[in-house]
Amino acid sequence: MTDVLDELLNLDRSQLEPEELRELNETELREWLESLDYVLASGGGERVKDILQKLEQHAYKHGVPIPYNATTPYINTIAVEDQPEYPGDLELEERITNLIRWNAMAMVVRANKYSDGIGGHIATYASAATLYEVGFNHFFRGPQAGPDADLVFFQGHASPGFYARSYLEGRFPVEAMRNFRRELQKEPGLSSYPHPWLMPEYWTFPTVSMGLGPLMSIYQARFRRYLEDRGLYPSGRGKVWAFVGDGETDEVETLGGIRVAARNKLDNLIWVVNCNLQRLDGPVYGNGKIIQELEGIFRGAGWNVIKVAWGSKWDELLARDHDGVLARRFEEMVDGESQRYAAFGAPELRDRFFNTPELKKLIEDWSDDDIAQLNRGGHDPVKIYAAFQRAVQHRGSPTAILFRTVKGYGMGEAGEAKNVTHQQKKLDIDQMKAFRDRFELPVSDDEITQYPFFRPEDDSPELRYMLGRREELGGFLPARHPKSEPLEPPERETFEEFMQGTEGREVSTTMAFVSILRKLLRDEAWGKLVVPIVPDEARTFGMEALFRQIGIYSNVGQLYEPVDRENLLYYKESRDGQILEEGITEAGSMASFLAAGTAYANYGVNAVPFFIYYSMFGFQRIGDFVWAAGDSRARGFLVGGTAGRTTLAGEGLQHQDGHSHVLAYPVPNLLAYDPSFAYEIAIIVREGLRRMYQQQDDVFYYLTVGNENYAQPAAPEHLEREALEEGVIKGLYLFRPASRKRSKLHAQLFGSGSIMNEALEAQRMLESDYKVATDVWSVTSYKALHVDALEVDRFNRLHPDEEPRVPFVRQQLEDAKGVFVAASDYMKILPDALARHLPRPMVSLGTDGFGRSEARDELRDFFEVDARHIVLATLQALAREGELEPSVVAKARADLGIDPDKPNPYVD
Ligand SMILES: Cc1ncc(C[n+]2csc(CCOP(=O)(O)OP(=O)(O)O)c2C)c(N)n1
Ligand SMILES: [Mg+2]
Repeated sequence: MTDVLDELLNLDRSQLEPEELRELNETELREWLESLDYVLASGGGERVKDILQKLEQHAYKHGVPIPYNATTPYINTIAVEDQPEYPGDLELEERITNLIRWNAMAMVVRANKYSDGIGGHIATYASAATLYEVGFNHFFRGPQAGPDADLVFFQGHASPGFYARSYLEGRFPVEAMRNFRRELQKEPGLSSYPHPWLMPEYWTFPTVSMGLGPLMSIYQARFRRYLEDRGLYPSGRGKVWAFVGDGETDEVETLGGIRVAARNKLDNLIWVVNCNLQRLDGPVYGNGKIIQELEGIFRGAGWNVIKVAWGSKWDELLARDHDGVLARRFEEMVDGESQRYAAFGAPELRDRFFNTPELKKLIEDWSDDDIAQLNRGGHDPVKIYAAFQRAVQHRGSPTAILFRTVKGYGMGEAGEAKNVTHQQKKLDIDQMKAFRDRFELPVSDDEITQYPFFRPEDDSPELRYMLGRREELGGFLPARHPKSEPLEPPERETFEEFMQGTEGREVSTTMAFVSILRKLLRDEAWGKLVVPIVPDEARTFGMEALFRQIGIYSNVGQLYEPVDRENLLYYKESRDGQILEEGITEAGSMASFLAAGTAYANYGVNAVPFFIYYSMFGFQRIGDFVWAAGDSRARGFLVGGTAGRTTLAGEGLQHQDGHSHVLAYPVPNLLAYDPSFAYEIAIIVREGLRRMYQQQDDVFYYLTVGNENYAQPAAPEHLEREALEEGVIKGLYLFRPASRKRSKLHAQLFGSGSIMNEALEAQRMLESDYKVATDVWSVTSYKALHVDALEVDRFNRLHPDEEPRVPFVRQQLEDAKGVFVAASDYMKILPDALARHLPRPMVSLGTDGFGRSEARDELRDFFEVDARHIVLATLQALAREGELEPSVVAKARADLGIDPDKPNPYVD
């Protein structure tokens, strides 16, 4: 024996004849395989895995790295033997699915028949119908399932399918279906896509801007764990399901957060990726295989991946294929080729796919009808059920199920697997007849011309079955049932200290905000509900004390002793930590904001998110998520820190924000504030809590806070508390009245944010050096004033016979004397929006243009928003009104040291 071994070890293979070498290789391989068979038979699959892993490590140690392979063979992940028995009535379910298919198609075709160009999609749902139906009949738990209830992100373009199902369930009248995409009709129709704003009792998540839904689903699943771990919501079996388009994975937001799901071990998250291999224009990856590509990405990120590529009919061929030729052919076929088989059917498949003698042999006795049954896995309920069940049972990581389907399934000549199918919304009568025949629908030739919706009798087996399944699974979906209890805002006393100011101590509004937040965190009722969210910026905003005070959430606690453990404010992670430290992702943080901000509707928990970030990287970077927050009826506070183009010194063009308040205008239910002082912030936060959580208004707030230190004043004494609060909330109040009484010249200055201090300095200069009696108003919200004024305008326009109403801003300034000058750290267009609501013209100063790396004084000079420029603007306005000689203004400009030929910050 040893002799043989010695001989083998000393064997120089290069000396062997080719035949000898081949024989040796074969023997060697056979021995290894036999050993493996033995281990498998006696020790089972786990033991095999263990040995293979050790072998791999052993080889690695000897300098033989095994090439990394992210993908598995292009066959179904679940072996036929492992498929569970289907628990439902397959035949009945198919009939139901077909009815839904029909109604979904009819609603789009009908809508476009009667209103050309109204749009809608047939092909997306057609590809996904069976996926959803298996979910509805066997998996998705509805709202009555309590902590076991699931949350489902439905693919936006498949909306006709959900409406069609709900119609069968009796949730919509037929008029709603008839008026699909006609929401302003007398009998309102259904909204194009999932919009909680428009259908607040139906849709939970706006998913139709592609990529947002997938990212939101990750943070939703994580937020649910957060609520459970912090004891705010009971643990349950509830899952977050997200249906994702394969084309949608092009969006960076879709795949950009998947490692977060793996890192947090979110086994309550299941993604169903509908790989119909097509997007809008054509194939997703015609020259490759999107399923294999996605498998590699998900596996690499640590997800459990289940591929469902081939339907049951293929199993017959795979069973016959002992040499693996079929599996190899699958690998070889790119998606563009595969699309041809779906589009052109059995003859094409027979000729082109089965293209070798070995492959042809597999189907030698098969008719075209047999071949036509070679379907994609995502249309096979048995395969779908097996995958869903495995996903639901999987522990330790999120699951992505990659289903292969046909886009426009069942549309035949009208679009099945055609490149144009996504946009197809008009079927002619013959195409509708073909659809009817394919799905064996009980619609007569005569009826078809009317585009009828078909709904069986209430006590038909179909409806009884559907309703029974939903009842068992906890009620209808989609459904949104806001159910949180109203909560009183904290007492005024809670924030009383902020009304007193800092008595000369200089602090920034950021610090003031953080103190307010800390107060709130200590409040008995509100403290636990606060969800601070930071994208790796807590230190920037001086919030690091919160790390220790309330901890950073981590699903595993803290597995290491932090490097700063000796420090009082060390980096503390814990399972009941309260801060969501998201790392450098504004999109991910906003997705957390969305999850927390809608927790009142999804979990009945009044979570109060405070998302604190660099104001520059808010609307500008993740504006579409903010838009989705508006649509979602999310509540909470967005806090833009280091705000103001000239207040954030040094950082320059990419960081200095002078426009986020302009970008806040488009979102209708977003209230935006640019407070100057600590007490203003306290008033706004308390009012926000009252409106959102007591009054339950579906609004959210944006506040900017700056990092410039200055003495925070006490609330002005000339105003009653109520008038002050009203002014702060509605957007404007008189902060410091003129000290000069009898004067010929008058001015009204508006200041916001930290530029308020410049306005106050300008007031001093105008009064002492130029004898202008000057009032200074704090404008906390141009947006609020503007929105109020528009509302009043509109009312007056529509009610010409009633006493005209007066906008708040006009009420406040009606009797104000002199010229109006506004200065803020934002673009001039912000105050400009008010101009027409004032009794006289207004001059706006602002920070239009790219920022610069500089110190504050120089920046404010450069952007012309400092006290000197405010003085000059005021004098010039007075001259324009004929109150001053132009020569006086010219002299003032020289005295103020303003260079008339300085660069224009907007263009230079
Ligand atoms: C952000 C964004 N960009 C573009 C669109 C327009 N759009 C709607 S559907 C679609 C193609 C969808 O393809 P896929 O994700 O594969 O879904 P399928 O319909 O094939 O299931 C596109 C580009 C959109 N809705 N959102
Ligand atoms: Mg697609």
